[in-house]
Formats: sequence, C-alpha cells, structure tokens
Amino acid sequence: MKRALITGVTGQDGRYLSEFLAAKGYQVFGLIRGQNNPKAAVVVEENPALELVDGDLRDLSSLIAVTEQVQPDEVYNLGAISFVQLSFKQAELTAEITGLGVLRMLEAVRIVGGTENNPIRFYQASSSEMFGKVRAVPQTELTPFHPRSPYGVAKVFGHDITVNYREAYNIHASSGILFNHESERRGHEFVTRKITSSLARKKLGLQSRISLGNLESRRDWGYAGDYVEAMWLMLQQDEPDDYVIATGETHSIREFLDVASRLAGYDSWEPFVKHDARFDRPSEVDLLIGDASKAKAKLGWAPKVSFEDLVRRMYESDLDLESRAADRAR
Ligand code: GDR
Repeated sequence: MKRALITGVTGQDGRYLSEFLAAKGYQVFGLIRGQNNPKAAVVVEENPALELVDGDLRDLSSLIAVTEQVQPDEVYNLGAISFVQLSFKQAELTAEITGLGVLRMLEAVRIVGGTENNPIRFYQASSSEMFGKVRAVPQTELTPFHPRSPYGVAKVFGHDITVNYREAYNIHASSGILFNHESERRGHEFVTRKITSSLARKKLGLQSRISLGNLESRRDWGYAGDYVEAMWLMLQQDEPDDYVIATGETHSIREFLDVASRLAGYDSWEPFVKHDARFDRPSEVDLLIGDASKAKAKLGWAPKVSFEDLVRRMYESDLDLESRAADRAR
C-alpha cells in the first residue's frame, strides 16, 4: 500500500486529493496545524480513511518528525496562505508559510529521504499567480514570471526552490503550475464562490446585494476535482518536471456573473452588484490563460468540466446548502 502525506489537507485541493488517493488505495496522511483545529473534524468525517498528523510548515523539526513517522512514498505540498488579497496585509507571514514552508518541507524530504529503491517523491503546488503581469499569452512552462502580489512572490520562491532541490539533490520533485480551479468546496472569500453563494442567497430572499472589486480581470477557471488528478500523474512519471495545468479558456468576472445570474433566473446582475474598493488589489493580475499542452502530451491529462458546468455545479450546490441552512434556522 502506497503512503501519501498531504500538507494543506483541510483546503479545497487537499480534500479532493485525499479522497482521490484513498480511492486509488493509498494510505493517506494529512498534516494538521494547531490544537483543536476546527477543520480537523470536517475532513475526517468526509474521508474516514484519512489519518491526521501534527505539524506546521513554520517548524522544520515537526516536518522531519512527521516525515519519519509516516515514511511516505509521495509528499504533496499544498499548504499555504492562498488568498492573494490577504497576502498584501500579511506579507511576511505569506513569505514564511507559502514561500519558506516549501523549503522546509523539501528539507524534510531530503533528510528523511526514503529508501534507495523508493526515494520520496515531492509535489509542489505552484500557481499561475507567478505569471502576474503576463509576459506572453497564453502562459506555458517557459513563460517568465512577474508576480504581482506577496503571494505570487512567495510562490515563485517555492517553485524555484523545488527546481533547485531537484537539480542539486536529484529529488523527484515536480511542480504543477495550476491556474485557478474552483468547486463547490471553494472558500467563500474567492470571487467565484462569493458570486454563486450570494446569488443563491438572493434567490432565497436572504441577501439583496453583492459587493465586488475589479470585474474586468480575466481568469482561466477549471474544476478542482480534475486538477488533483494532474498532481498525482506528475508523481507517477519516471522523471520529475514542471507542468502548466489549465483549461486554455479565459473569462472575465463579468462573464462569470452573466452565467451564474442566468442560472439563477435573472436577466441582469447590474442592479445587484455594487463596486467596493476594499476588494480592489494594490496591484492586479489582469489576464491569465494557460497552455496545458505539455500536460496533455506527457501526462495524458485534460480538463473534463467546462466553464458553464463549473458555474452550474457551484450555483446548484450553494442553492441546496443555503436552502437547507434556511430550513434549519426556521
Ligand atoms: P485569485 O482568486 O486571486 O485569482 O487566486 P480570487 O478568486 O480571489 O480573485 C480572482 C479575481 O477576481 C477579482 N475580484 C475579486 N476577488 C475576490 N476574492 N473578491 C472580490 O470581491 C472580487 N472582486 C473582483 C480579483 O481582483 C481577481 O482579479 C486564486 C487562489 O486560489 C490562489 O491561491 C491561486 O494560486 C490562484 O487562484 C491560481
């Protein structure tokens, strides 16, 4: 039975990946931080096969101890401060966890190592935010980085240190440059979920307006459930490498609003949406669109869920969740 250790197991991707790996027959361990972490109960209820282990990406000794205890075949480093807007307010903490955390996890992998025939394989969750002020459209594995947020800068460090450990220590370390990926499990702070849950609440008469920032920015949005498969595929290859994971389609926040409002039965979202400068960013990434042809050719990976289906899934799930919550409150 293969063993996998996942950091960031309580996040959207950690939850999908732990289910995916358990279904493949892995014994799955999830790193969890802090006493009485309220998310622990949620992830274990969702995936009873998941075993939680204590550790913190800020504490190298804890990562070495956990890696020694778990003896993983594969480590998936998904743990990070992942909300770009927050990274402007907590830049140092973002550098510490999203950036230096990668180095610490790699150090634990290097030191514990695994066996000679079966060295530990490592996956780093890199991000399209590294492209930032894009130098080319669409973006590939060879497009230069120009991050536009403390989060993006920290991710560039994480990406580069992963490449360095691969080259310097011959570690099977791969980096997935994932473009935005959403789902019904997306946090409510991200724009897609904010829109689908607000529209569901409007439909139920629970909310009258939504405050948003920049509606012009464009993103390449895929479905998180599709993207975790790409992470696993990277670690099954003979050679480690970097891969862009994206749909190759780009849509503006306006278009997301168009599709979601139509699903909710509204002709226009204009009367419902208010601009709020608090959601604008000091520097913004305007246009992300990824070219995943390398992943298609080498991993045989392609996204399955379309943009329209993604929005529908999220809206319908939110309508269901919100109406059940309203029933309970009655
Ligand atoms: P992003 O996701 O920054 O791309 O990072 P987010 O959904 O937060 O923002 C997308 C775009 O929407 C604009 N926007 C708003 N965003 C939020 N959160 N709230 C608003 O009210 C709002 N109004 C407009 C933003 O300005 C931005 O342009 C996500 C994260 O998951 C990262 O961790 C990951 O690395 C990248 O995707 C790929």
